[in-house]
Amino acid sequence: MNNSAPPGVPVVDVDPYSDAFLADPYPAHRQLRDAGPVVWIPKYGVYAAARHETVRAVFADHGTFISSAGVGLANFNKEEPFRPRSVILEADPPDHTRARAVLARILSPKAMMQMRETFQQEADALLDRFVEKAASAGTVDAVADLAEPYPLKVFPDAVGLEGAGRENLLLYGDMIFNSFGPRNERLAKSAERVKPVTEWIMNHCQRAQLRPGGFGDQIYQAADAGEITQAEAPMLVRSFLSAGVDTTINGLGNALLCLAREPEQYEKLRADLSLARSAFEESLRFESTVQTFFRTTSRATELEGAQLPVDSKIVCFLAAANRDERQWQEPDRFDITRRAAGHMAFGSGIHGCVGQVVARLEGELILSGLAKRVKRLEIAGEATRRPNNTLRALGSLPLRLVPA
Ligand code: OVM
Repeated sequence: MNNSAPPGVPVVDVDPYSDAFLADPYPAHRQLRDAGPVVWIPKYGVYAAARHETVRAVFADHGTFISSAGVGLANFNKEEPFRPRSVILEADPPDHTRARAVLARILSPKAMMQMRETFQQEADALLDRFVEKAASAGTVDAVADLAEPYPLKVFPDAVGLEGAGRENLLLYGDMIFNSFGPRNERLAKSAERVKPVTEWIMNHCQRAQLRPGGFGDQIYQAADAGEITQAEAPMLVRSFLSAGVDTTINGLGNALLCLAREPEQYEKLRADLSLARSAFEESLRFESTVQTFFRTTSRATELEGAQLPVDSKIVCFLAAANRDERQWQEPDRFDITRRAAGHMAFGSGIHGCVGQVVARLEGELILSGLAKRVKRLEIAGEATRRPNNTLRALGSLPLRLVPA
């Protein structure tokens, strides 16, 4: 690793993968933003962008800042990818374009409108059980009892996966998002059980395992139609299974934590349930589920005055961009009535989250359904984080619920 600071680029000596950084990333995010638009992190020998404008500029120039060399710390030009490359996440145009078109159609606003009724029924059924459990047991865990089971039900159902073995999706997601960071203890631990889990995942990417008509089968239909290759089809199902569950689980968990911590904001939501969507959006800005993604330079380039050589890694701090005071007023205030549009939690540009319509639907239905049923959320114990190299993940969130 070349850890010498390039001339003229400010050095910020932080470790974004240390326990302390992950426990409370926001002071370090400020330090990164304030040091300059582009900085150097010596511990990993990478450039970093933490300002909103810079992160957006990197994502907009996908010809210079490519994804096919990996969107984590590892540079695929120098080391083998730890699993076969994702044909959408870790790809550039024109390959990326074909894969993206297929997933964008399957997850289009129109397609998701047709799923709404089902997602609504499942949200209502789960929320009824959640409130009942709180009444009988006294406390509930908003992670284990709500944020986890909901995405784990509706999304794999929509993909067309059988019911058994879905806990593998959690283990897989945790491992994948750890793998975008360094090969540290955290990755080693989550990779311990990787073999049987990966086998289960790859097996469930096969067409025979997928309900006809579901999102997974629709990918195979696109392959039948020649839009993507037959080899790309199971790989795109793998993308669904990698990116569709852990992300929304923690997006929901973080939203519930924000609302439990800010009773006035929860009151506002209760008074106007149509705020559910913007409440979810604001929680994505405030506690970005995906904290970081990398790009790699395909050529020497200049970025906001910094000279980057070819084949440089740059880490984009989505979560820091989302609290950049150059972009947001009072960024450290959680305010569900603010216009959080333009946040970077879903990224932006050609790689911007293709599943964001699904995520928003899940967020809206859970937050509005909760506010309908529950008058007050009371924190009943310390919320715990589940440290991950990339995700802002929750372990538990004990709550008491005061019914409406
Ligand atoms: C994929 C993939 C995996 C993890 C995350 C992601 C946020 C995509 O396999 O394509 O997008």
